[in-house]
Amino acid sequence: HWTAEEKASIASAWKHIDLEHDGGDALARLLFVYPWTQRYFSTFGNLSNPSSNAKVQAHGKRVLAALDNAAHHLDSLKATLHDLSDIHANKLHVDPENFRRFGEVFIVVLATKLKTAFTPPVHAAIEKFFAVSVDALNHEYH
Ligand code: ZNH
Repeated sequence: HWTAEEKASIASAWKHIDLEHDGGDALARLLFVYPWTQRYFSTFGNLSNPSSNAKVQAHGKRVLAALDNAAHHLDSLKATLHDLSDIHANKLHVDPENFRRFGEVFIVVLATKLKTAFTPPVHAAIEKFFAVSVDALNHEYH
């Protein structure tokens, strides 16, 4: 269900992503904008400034690594994210609404990096990537 143009847009956007830092940046934004999401990270220590918390940065890197893997398996996103869906639904009990929120803050991070390369087709393809990934992550919630 991906066109060649969408795949090319996702691949070109993905080249701008810093796998080391952008996940932590996005996760910190989530924790700033939706402070109640901090309750999932009670073991991470002081979250009054999430962007300077090393555990937030490390966890964001982990989340982004999983998304990077998903971006390289566009034709099998549901299978690729199946185990993570199961863990979030049945073990971590993360409200799945937060996957959608994470996608939104991540798109802001991406847009500020791509600048003029964040064209309408790239925007649309990335929105679709997150929509399909969030669907896949929602799959094991019953
Ligand atoms: Zn998550 C974990 C991914 C979102 C919360 N995660 C995790 C991991 C991964 C992920 C890979 C690891 C797992 C294991 O261990 O194996 N996530 C992810 C992705 C996404 C996410 C891809 C997208 C969107 N999460 C999310 C959100 C939240 C979360 C939004 C909230 C808010 N996670 C979480 C938690 C955990 C995880 C809490 C656990 C941590 C620890 O413990 O360290």
